[in-house]
Amino acid sequence: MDSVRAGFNPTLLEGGRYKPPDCISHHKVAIIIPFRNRHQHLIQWLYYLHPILQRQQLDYGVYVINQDGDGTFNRAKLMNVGFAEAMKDNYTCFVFSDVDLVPLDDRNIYGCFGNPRHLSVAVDTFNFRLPYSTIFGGVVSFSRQQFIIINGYSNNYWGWGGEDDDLYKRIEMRSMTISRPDMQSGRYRMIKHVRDRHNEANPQRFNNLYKTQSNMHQDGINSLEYKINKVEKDKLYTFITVDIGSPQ
Ligand code: UD2
Ligand code: MN
Repeated sequence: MDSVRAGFNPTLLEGGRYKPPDCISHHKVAIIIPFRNRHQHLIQWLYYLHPILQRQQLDYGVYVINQDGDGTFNRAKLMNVGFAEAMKDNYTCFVFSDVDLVPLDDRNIYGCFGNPRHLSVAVDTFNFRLPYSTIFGGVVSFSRQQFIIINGYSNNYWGWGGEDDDLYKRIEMRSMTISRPDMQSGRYRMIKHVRDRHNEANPQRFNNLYKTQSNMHQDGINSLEYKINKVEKDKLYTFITVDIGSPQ
């Protein structure tokens, strides 16, 4: 990590913040990463992403949202926490990214567009194809306004799966569409991994998905509850450890 720090990122500010030296970026972009116990992936993500984001001349900050304890993992709720915390620093654009996804093409801009955007369209583990047309997992971006309109992610998906499809349904319910890069510039590698402990497939996910339409207005950013236990500002990222509770 020290060589990454010293050699490649002389212009980074504390907490994984960067501003291009010779232009003004359209957006201030918060990159939100849901996290627990994937340090090897995080090191690789930081190693590859910082140079890419800087070549894209983005004004950005990296926020790793670390779920405290070993209760059931809740990726979507961690995303909402990242949004709420980054909002305190006046970000206008939010990129939500898994820790294990590395883009292979600089043209895939980590910014915001006229519609919510699905960036990870061609992942190697899916043979560089969309596994189904409405997939909205992996890496996505929203302007502040777009995210607020759909009330963010659901807080109620505990364990693996469903939360990404719920997010897509929220966009549909608000009569918005999504944008995507082409299949060449949207190529990714997923760092190899097995399913984590305490993130088993969520058996409730299909039931939850039936209720997106009726629940989305009272389940999301406007009902989010959490307790920040620690904020650590590293050179390459801000690491926020949070207690997000457990399923009701
Ligand atoms: C797919 C989706 C992912 C998400 C997930 C279902 C793509 C490319 N990926 O990924 O976005 O919708 O299915 O929930 O469509 N994590 C930790 N620690 C843990 C568990 C998870 O840090 O113990 C984080 C980490 O950032 C990880 C992410 O959650 O990348 C998603 O978990 P996964 O990588 O196990 O899920 P995967 O690859 O099936
Ligand atoms: Mn993964």
